[in-house]
Amino acid sequence: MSVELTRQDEFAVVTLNRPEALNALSAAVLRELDQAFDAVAAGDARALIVTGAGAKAFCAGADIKELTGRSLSAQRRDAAYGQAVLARLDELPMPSVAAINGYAFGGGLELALACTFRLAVPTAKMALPEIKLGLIPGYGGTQRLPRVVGEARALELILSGRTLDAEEALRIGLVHRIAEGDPVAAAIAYARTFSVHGLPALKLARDAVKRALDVPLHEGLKLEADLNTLAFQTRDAAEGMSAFMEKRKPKFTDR
Ligand code: DAK
Repeated sequence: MSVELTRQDEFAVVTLNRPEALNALSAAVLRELDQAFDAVAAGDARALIVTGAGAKAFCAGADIKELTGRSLSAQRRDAAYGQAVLARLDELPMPSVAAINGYAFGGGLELALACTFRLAVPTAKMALPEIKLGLIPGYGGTQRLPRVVGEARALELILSGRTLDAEEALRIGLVHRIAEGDPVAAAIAYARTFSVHGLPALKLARDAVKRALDVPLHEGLKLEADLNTLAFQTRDAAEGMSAFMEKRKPKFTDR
């Protein structure tokens, strides 16, 4: 298997496991990733950690050896499939954290961008280098990178294809933290800052924020009011407010 799904405490860990090709996203890896997300969605993990096997790479991008000699319609279909697999991270009931343990190039950085949060080891290198191959990003990079770092920085990175180190990635907001020590352990420690909260509220908040840059402010505010009203209907909201009044910690049940 080129994608492994394991469990560490209350967290699911998906590991791209093709270190001999720097965990490149072949068609087979994308299919296995899709299946791993099925299993994660059906499970009860509080968060998903996504990482790469080995010390060298998170993921060196789409498998370049598979990208040549195909018809335009096959390329179009495969780009749509890759986009759809990565977009599943938004639909998971729990937030996700990319533990970037080395190179995150092209499709690898696009996978990290599709996660809710990103941590990178100090030696990590990140880029969207597709332009150097005569291509442009195909798995969401042109859409998610500007939403994360702004249009000006995204254009500069996509048109130059240049490589960022972890410090610069942190400075421009591409990653949330530098991971000291083991990247998966660091990602789990990071996930504990939100995993105590109820999954329904976490999902409603993710949905609201995701839409913020897609719609005009007045529509976004309406959506927020609707989702906020939905949050009030959950048992977790009743429990959270009761716990506050009773000066105790809430016991959320994700309902
Ligand atoms: N695909 C396939 N194999 C890869 C690979 C990749 N992306 N990256 C590395 N490998 C393989 C190498 O070929 C080598 O295998 P062997 O030659 O030993 O068999 C092995 O991994 C180790 O790599 P290196 O020997 O190159 O290792 P180095 O430490 O010297 O260099 C590196 C590490 C990350 C700087 C270098 O490997 C590198 O530049 N890799 C390629 C990075 C890159 O350009 N990634 C692709 C970006 S383009 C689309 C869908 C998606 C996309 C486009 C279109 N459609 C469906 C339309 C997106 C495309 C991309 O992601």
